[in-house]
Amino acid sequence: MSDTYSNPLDDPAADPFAVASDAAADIARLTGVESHDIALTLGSGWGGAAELIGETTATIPATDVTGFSKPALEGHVGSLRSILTPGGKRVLVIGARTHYYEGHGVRRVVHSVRTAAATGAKVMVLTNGAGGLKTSWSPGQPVLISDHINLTADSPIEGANFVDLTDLYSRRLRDLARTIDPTLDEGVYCQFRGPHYETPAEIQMVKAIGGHIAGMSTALEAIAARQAGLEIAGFSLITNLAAGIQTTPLSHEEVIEAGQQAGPVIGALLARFVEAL
Ligand code: 8IG
Repeated sequence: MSDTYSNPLDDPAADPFAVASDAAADIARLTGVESHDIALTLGSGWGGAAELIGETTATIPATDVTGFSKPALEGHVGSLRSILTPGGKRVLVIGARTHYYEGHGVRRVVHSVRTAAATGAKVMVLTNGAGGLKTSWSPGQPVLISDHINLTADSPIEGANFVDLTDLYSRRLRDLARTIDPTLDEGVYCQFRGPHYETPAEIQMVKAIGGHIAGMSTALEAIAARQAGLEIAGFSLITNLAAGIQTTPLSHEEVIEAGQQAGPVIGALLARFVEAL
């Protein structure tokens, strides 16, 4: 009875992997590209990066693809792109992340990742904008995600599937990223539900439990990516120091600005990384 749902993923009886497979068929038809090698999700601040990766051969509104929903936030791009790199790799660029805080449920949050796997991608590159806890970091600095702590109290896995999350953020890919930029630091990403930023006390908790990066995405997506068999790389753009670490209030404007300033550097980093994969 999925006709009664505006998004097929909202039907509890739907198989999310079957919906992802339909979405991948839509992408193949709309882009003319039978299969993709790499998928790349662009988070806050990373939007300009796609330009530097290669030639965009097709851009499609995410809403034309089964199961995708419209993001309505400045700094987030609601489209999917197929890019051909100079080295001949096909990259599916997902500019349309659905956030957990939008309240549509975790299936919709991880649909892009499952779709990426269904298009044939073997590597999932997840990027985000986030708050940093290390005082050695400054806004506009990209860092690698080494591991995560999922503070959403939710999981994208349905049923009794005990997915292993050891080495979730591939060591091989982190080492590869550091061959491109040896100065890349790394840290443990903590996913909060948001959309509010943390209190300084919550950031002290993050510090106490071993976190270095606070954000509102990526962990749930990484779990789904692992389940789908993808190798995962995670990059955070530190757009602000986390609450209480920086003395000024956090604002969405400073996030946008840090992204704009860092754009060319992180774009070049991603382009070289993707080509090296
Ligand atoms: I950009 O400081 C960005 N996203 N949770 N905390 C959380 N998410 C963020 C932050 C931050 N900055």
